[in-house]
Order: sequence, then structure tokens, then C-alpha cells
Amino acid sequence: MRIEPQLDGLMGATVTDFRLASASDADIASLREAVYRDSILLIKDQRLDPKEFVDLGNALGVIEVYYESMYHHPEHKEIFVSGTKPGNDFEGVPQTGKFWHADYSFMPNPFGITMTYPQIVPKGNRGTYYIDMAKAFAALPGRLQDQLRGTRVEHSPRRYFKIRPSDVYRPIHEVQAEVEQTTPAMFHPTVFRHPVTGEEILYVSEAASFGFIDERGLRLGPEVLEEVLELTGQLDSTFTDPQIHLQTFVEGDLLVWDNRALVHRALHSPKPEPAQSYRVTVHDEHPFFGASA
Ligand code: 7UC
Ligand code: FE
Repeated sequence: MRIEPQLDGLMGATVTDFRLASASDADIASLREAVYRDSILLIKDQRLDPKEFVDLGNALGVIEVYYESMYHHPEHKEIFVSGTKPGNDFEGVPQTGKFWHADYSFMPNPFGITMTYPQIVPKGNRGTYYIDMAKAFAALPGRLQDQLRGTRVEHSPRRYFKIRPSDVYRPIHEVQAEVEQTTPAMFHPTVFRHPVTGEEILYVSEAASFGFIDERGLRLGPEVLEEVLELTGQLDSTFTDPQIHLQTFVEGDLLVWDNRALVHRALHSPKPEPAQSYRVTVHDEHPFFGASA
């Protein structure tokens, strides 16, 4: 197995000659180290069936099963299915993650590692945008860094919660009330120290963040969130902000990334082409918010 930095782009490393069936404990340990150092790993030439993809998840950490069953793979609930296969409308949810977010940031205990394994790669634009929120925090003006440290940020899935087949004919306010009941707003540390890299992470995303509260429980004005999103590149509709990394992939690539440090945004094909990706997410052995939560 070889791990080499990607030559183009702002982050990432490619992993070649990795075979799960013959991987040693040292290989797995190297992958687990590299994901924090290089932020994104592109494991090349994988041929895993769904069960083997789940096995890889179990090798890297403790799998978190997605809380909404409509995303589950029909035979392996550990796999979240994004996109649909022609002729099988029941496997997968179309157009997931088309907004800046960190996975599970609206949950009490988010997971440290996300893996995606594209199954059908469309001809049109396909890839994922990423922003490193450790670098983005380091680049903020000192007065804004000081203002944010010690505050909490409200996270909720309410803005992007997708209507499920079982919600048809339900009053929308009832569905909204259910979302608040199942996933009440979480007030996470706005800035926390990454338990492995030691960097300060700015835990704010355009999709899931709703504002800040200070140590006394008072809300900061909405202009603070606006400024943070603007300065971190998350309001750039052209995706040309120098902080944005576009990670493309081809069939056989399996992506593993640091879900603490990065926010991401799916880039979906503009045409309604078949596209499907499997996702497995895992908790590592470190507390998500490091020592500062
Ligand atoms: O449909 C979706 O894009 C799912 C999204 C709201 N949540 C993904 C996650 O893991 O937080
Ligand atoms: Fe996501």
C-alpha cells in the first residue's frame, strides 16, 4: 500500500495498492493516521461489494447508522445510499448533500470519519467540494476569532430535511414539529481543538448553522454568521473562492475524509443522469469535540 499527496488541489492524498482482504493492521493504522494529516484519502481501484464496504467501516471505527431509514441500503442499513439506480427507484435518495455541511453536525455526537464509494459515476460534472475549516479559521481576522472562541453555534437539520414517502398528505407543520422533536437544535462549541491535529476547527456550515450564543447565553447578531460564512467561502455561488477544493473521482475510487475539519458540498450533475454513491460513516476513538467541549 502506498499513500502519496495529491499533486493538484488544496488537500488530499491518493492510496494505491490497498486490498481490504489482505490489509495488515499496520495498513489500517496508516489509513487512520493519514486521514487527519491529508484530510481526504482517495483510495484507488477498489472492488468492494456492499458487505466488504461495511467491513472496511468496521475496520476503521464504529459505524453510525443513519437515523432516517429512507436512506438505508435495502440489505445493509449501515450504508447510506445517495442517488438512484435506473429501474430501482427504491434504492437511494436523489440529490443529497447539495449544500455546505459537515455530516451529522446537528446530532449530539457527530462522527469523525466519512467514507463515500461512488457506484455509478455520471458523465457530467461529478465531484465534491471541500473547505478546510481549520485553515479557514486561521485565516479569519483576529477580532473575529476572539469573538467566536467560547461561543456556541446552533445546528439543526431543519433547513434541509427531506420529505419522506410516508410524509405525503401530512400537514407540513406536523412534519416540522417531528423534526424538532427527533433532532432538536444542538448548541455545539463554535471553535474546538481537533483531538488529533490539535488545530482549532471552526464548526460552522451554511446548511446547518443558525447563529451563535455567547457564554452568558445571549445571541450574537445574524451579521456575525453572515460574515463567517462569507469569509470561509461558503456563500460563493461560483465556487472559485481559493479556499474551495474540488475533489473529483472516477469509478473504483473510495473517498475517506476528516468530518471534523472539513465542510463539504456535493456537486451533482446538472442533467438528470443516473448517479449513485454509497456512504459509511464511523466514529474514531477520540471524543468528537476534543478536550474543549
Ligand atoms: O438528504 C441529505 O442531504 C441528508 C443530509 C440532510 N444529512 C446528511 C448528514 O449526514 O448529516
Ligand atoms: Fe454529507
